[in-house]
Amino acid sequence: MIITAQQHILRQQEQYFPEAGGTFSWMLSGITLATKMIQAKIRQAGLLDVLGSAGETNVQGETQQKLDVYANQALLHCLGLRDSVAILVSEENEEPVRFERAPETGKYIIFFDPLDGSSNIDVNVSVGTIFSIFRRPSKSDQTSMSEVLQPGLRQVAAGYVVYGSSTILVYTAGRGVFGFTLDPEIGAYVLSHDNLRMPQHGNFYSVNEAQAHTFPPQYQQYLANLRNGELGRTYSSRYVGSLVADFHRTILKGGVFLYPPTNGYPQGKLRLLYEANPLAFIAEQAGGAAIDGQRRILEIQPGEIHQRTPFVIGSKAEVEAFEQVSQRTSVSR
Ligand code: AHM
Ligand code: MG
Repeated sequence: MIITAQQHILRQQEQYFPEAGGTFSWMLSGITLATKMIQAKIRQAGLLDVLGSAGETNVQGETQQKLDVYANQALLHCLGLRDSVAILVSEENEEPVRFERAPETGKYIIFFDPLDGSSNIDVNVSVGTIFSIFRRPSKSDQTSMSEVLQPGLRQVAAGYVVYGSSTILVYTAGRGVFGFTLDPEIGAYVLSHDNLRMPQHGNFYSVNEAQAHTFPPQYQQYLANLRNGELGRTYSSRYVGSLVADFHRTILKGGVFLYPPTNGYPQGKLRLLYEANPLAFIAEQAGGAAIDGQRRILEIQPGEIHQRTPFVIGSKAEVEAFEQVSQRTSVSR
């Protein structure tokens, strides 16, 4: 018998959070609905006039694709209608979107990257949606920005959808990681990866090597070690250029993904709150690890909503090997 994402989330909720009374799963159904709308649009992308740039730049100064705009609106719309949502923070919006709801109803803050890797969409390469959910702290001791700026350890749930050769939702609420494949015949996400575990080692590393000459020395040394067999394995490189797709391979096959500081992006390119945090939570729940080069991603206290971070994520063995190289490199300097 099939188990849908909706059933699974309700079951988990009854088991671990009976006090939530269905609001959490109702809110998540807003996310799954939006991602079904986004995937439908992506699947038609070559047929409709939805490819290409929308002619605007977003808050990061990056060109917005038409599908970026559509995906953002779908999430804002589907989640804005859910009473339990207090604040939405999107890669595509400079400021948080706040809903005037009483604290007892508006319980959650959701961060999302509506369409990650969207510069890949014109060439039919996988893209994704990433989300991260926090509880809104009790209002009394919080000023408006600090309630939004919580470290990743406080996430109550996180997930992503990869729009690839099939559409897959991967999700954690802190009790393991579960993957659901969208069955296009019935329009539902169906459990396909029960209690997903990331391999402790892998044979792939994933990084934009064209930038390697501008990486800090510990990253260059680490990549050299991977290549010259120092870790006792032979590695192959894989780099899609869509974080969700690169991470999805990493969680299933093991290995490591890196986005180091570069000349162009001295803090790294990826965003802490809606890219690194949710994937770090999922990686740790699956037995992997995620750091910013030094610190555990989930312990970083954010200073602003669109901040970037260097990112090293993957199997335990590969991330630990990076930490060792990093310590040695800093001692010898
Ligand atoms: P985006 O959110 O504007 O799509 O940018 C993030 C993407 C990630 O999906 C991917 O890991 C990275 O940018 C690739 O960057 P680069 O082309 O510099 O390697
Ligand atoms: Mg993105």
